[in-house]
Amino acid sequence: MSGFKKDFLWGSAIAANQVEGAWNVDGKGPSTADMFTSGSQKNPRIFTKSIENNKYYPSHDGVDFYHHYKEDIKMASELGLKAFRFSINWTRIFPTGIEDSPNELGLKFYDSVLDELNRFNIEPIVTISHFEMPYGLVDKLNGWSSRKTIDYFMNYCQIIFKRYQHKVKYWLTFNEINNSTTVSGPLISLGLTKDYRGTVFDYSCDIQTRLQALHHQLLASAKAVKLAHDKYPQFKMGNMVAFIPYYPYTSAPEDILAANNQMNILDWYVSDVQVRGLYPYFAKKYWSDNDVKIDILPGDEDILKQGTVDFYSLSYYMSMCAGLQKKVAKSAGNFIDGMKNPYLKSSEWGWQLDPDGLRYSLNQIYARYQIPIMVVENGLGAVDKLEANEKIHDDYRIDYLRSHIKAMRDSIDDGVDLIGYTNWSFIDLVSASTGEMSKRYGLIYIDKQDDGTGSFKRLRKDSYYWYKKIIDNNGSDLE
Ligand code: P53
Repeated sequence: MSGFKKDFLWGSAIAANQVEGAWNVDGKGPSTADMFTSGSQKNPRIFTKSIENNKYYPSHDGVDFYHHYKEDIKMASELGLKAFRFSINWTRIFPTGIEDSPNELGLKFYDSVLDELNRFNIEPIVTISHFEMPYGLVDKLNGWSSRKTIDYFMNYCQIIFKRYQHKVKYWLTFNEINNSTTVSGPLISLGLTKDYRGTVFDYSCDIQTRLQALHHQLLASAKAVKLAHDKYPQFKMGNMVAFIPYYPYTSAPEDILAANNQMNILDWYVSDVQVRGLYPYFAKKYWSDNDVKIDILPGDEDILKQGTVDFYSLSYYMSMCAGLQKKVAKSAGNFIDGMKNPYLKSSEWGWQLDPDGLRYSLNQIYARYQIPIMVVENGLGAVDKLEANEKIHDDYRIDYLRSHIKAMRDSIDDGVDLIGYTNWSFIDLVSASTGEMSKRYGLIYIDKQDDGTGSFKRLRKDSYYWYKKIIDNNGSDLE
């Protein structure tokens, strides 16, 4: 049993729009993420075209990481973190996306965050765009539907690469870029919302529009990787995929094919472009079956070929089933769904719990690409109880993390080159899908409630102390 490498990147993750708050402070412009109201599993978030007075927008104050980052990073160091994944808010750097020069105060904020991490020897892993973009680019160009958005994105990349070149080595281009292969995913991923006001449940985007916009985003990702490789050879560039394995619901051969097909579209379509530099063999048929014509200009294919990533990163929360049966109950997973697996239990939010699925996924990914892999999101959203003595006994989260870390260790023993793990999440944050605070993921509890009340006080949960032990023993003892 070899186990985790000595320099394994034990980390934890957050995303700007879910933690920072300070949405209009120090020159920051409004982003798509700032236009989502709060919500719940039953009452979905509403995307509004402008800020409405009688509504609460949880990203506007988040958990106030903007003013607590020093305290938070100190707790990260006390936890023993080797790596810290966070995203840069594009609208702090370019408030509307189209300015000629960047907003210095925004750049300074991330300088401070990075300096703080550096002080404690914590390796930053930076997501360039995590489910947000300047609202200005939605107004002007309808987000990623326009090719011009690629140029504005590249302006942003040029600035942050240059500015942080000595402070950041690991970069991820777009968070869960495959979200847009589903009908409702583009609402948070692609900014295709110009004329939309409505709930996250009611939104749907036709396949032609979203796959074309996704093509632009894949080009932007490849261009960013190429820029990095040309100018900053010390950078390591990664993609980021919401990886969901699909199992055949039965051993009926049709079900095997159905599961294979689901994984092709959801998991491999984007991955093959980002790792191999070209659309997979099945893309042509997929496009023609759906009457899709992707506008691929001369030069596009070269860009994709030249911009392949150095490592593969994924989020992993659940597995699904696929097959031909009509009467099987569905299993939830934000914008992605599938058939319920009778062998698995689910979280309070209906996400199927399946650590073996992580081992399976890592083996599948490594078999296909043979490049280093990082798991950059994995965790349990659950209601936590704050005891009178300010303790939070989240054994269920410890069990979740333990079983998934064990699955990673097993996959390393299988031969997978796994280089890092950043659990979701470091601190409690605003849920991306529901806008709730009560769907808590953190190792650290934050006194912030669904209605926006709270003191922002930080309290370490039992899972914080457990994870510290695991980092200390490099995952050799998971008890
Ligand atoms: P929330 C789909 C499936 C799994 C995870 O989700 C997903 C998605 C896309 O919505 O998103 C990631 O907060 C995402 C994070 C998010 C986390 O999962 O809806 O990258 O921003 O917070 C958990 O419970």
